[in-house]
Amino acid sequence: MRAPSFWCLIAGMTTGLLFTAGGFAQSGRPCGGRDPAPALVVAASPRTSGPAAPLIPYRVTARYPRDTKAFTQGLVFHQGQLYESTGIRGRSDIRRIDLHTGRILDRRPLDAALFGEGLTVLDGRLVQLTWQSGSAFIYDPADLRRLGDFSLAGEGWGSTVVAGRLVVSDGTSWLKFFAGDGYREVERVQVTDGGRPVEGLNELEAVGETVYANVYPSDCIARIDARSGQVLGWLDLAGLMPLSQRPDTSAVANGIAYHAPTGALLVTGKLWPYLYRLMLPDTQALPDEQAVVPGGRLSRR
Ligand SMILES: [Ca+2]
Repeated sequence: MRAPSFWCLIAGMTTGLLFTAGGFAQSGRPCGGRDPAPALVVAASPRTSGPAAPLIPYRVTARYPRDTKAFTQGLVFHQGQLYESTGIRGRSDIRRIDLHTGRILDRRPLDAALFGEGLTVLDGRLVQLTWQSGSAFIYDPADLRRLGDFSLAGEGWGSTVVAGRLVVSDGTSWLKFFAGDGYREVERVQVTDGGRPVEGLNELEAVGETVYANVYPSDCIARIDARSGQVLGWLDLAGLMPLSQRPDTSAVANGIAYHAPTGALLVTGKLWPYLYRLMLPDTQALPDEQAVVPGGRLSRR
């Protein structure tokens, strides 16, 4: 289902809301739309560590239906196919989805004791994290056949791949980088905005060496320089899904997939009825799944 294109209203708002996005990072409040009064107080507060990153305007170019029971924890688009990892013990799975209809084309449930989390593609294979079990699973994208598993230290929240390394969030302000056959942690980077740590990093998506991260529990997405951890800008998704249409307070934005054919980001939320295609001012389509880093440098995903 397509919706009329419209520029995100928030993009056209004043610097008060712009600072609201940055204010969220230090206050734990939503970054816009849902609790404006306290957020404006934060916006007016003096800053001692430098300016917060600005809001990034975006345009919604499509809206697609999806399974409203999907507690989205991971989303990735790979070779023309959309894959999702869902959470909640007893309901967790990995699934392949028809982007345009939301129909589940294939799925593999997780053991009922496990809570599904981040999902990404590493070396052509799907890698799915779990929350607190320390287990991660490898699948064949063609048929979701499980090819193996491995242990990963710490909690698993979101995941993506930067420069061939598995990047994992764990709900803190840190991005952890794993490499090698044993998935050993080789580096970690703290994400900061205006010099302050951004806690609650959740679902991730890399476009080159820029990482987009949902920030839990909010409707904010941080655009992050993966090398420095600095937040470069914020996407505010609060306006996409009215609170009145959400089943409960857990239904926050989560799930980001880079859609290489159009250069767009596909985004959704836990239990949201729609998935949205967002065009940002400085991303572009690259059919061979190369990704443009803002600033012009080219990296292979
Ligand atoms: Ca993702």
